[in-house]
Amino acid sequence: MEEEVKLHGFWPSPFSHRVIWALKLKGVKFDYIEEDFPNKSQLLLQYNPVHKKIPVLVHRGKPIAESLIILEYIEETWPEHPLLPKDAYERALARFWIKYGEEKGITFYNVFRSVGEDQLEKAMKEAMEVLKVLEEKGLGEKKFFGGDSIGLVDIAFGSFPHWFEGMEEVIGVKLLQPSTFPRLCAWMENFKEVPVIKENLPDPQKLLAHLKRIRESFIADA
Ligand SMILES: N[C@@H](CCC(=O)N[C@@H](CS)C(=O)NCC(=O)O)C(=O)O
Repeated sequence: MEEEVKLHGFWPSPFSHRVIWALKLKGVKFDYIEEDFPNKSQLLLQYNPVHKKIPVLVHRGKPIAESLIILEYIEETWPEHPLLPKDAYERALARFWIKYGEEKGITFYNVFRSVGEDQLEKAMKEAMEVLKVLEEKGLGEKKFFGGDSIGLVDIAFGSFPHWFEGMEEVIGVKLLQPSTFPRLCAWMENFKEVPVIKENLPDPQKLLAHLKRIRESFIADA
């Protein structure tokens, strides 16, 4: 049966990339529709009238919003190449870390948003605490959060390599250092080496220019 899978996204968005990676890891064919921000398409507003945000996955004409909900939908709809463990307890653990990452994601954005030394120092301290938890309790000795191969937790944390590294470069600080977080840094390298990830990342220079523009707007508003 014709699958009719469409994804509305925006090229620098780590949230749309989560969905692109999951679909590609499962070998699901889809049409990608690039949204032009701030001129959102009528279709996007119709598909996600609550948040009016990308990504939106449209499967056989039915829209699904929120990247983590979309990831779960993808996993349930195309069970081949599973991205969550089979065991119910292991699945619960994976969901725990996805939720933790979603709740703490703002901590890293706060570092990027900080203007002034005191604000930056406070934000960095909070981010380091979260990184420590991820390093010691989340990842531990594993290659990927999911074990030996990439899974939904890795995809959910996929904005660390590339996006957070780009933010670090823009503000001139380095939190994710091999000397402090050897496991997370090794994980980032392993993650970036997965062909589907490597082949589906925004252009680094273009992303950096985009992040610089966002950072300048934070400074101008401060
Ligand atoms: N929680 C949402 C976040 C999505 C999100 O923030 N999308 C941004 C682009 S990165 C967006 O569409 N922004 C448009 C707006 O805020 O008007 C998800 O996980 O899908």
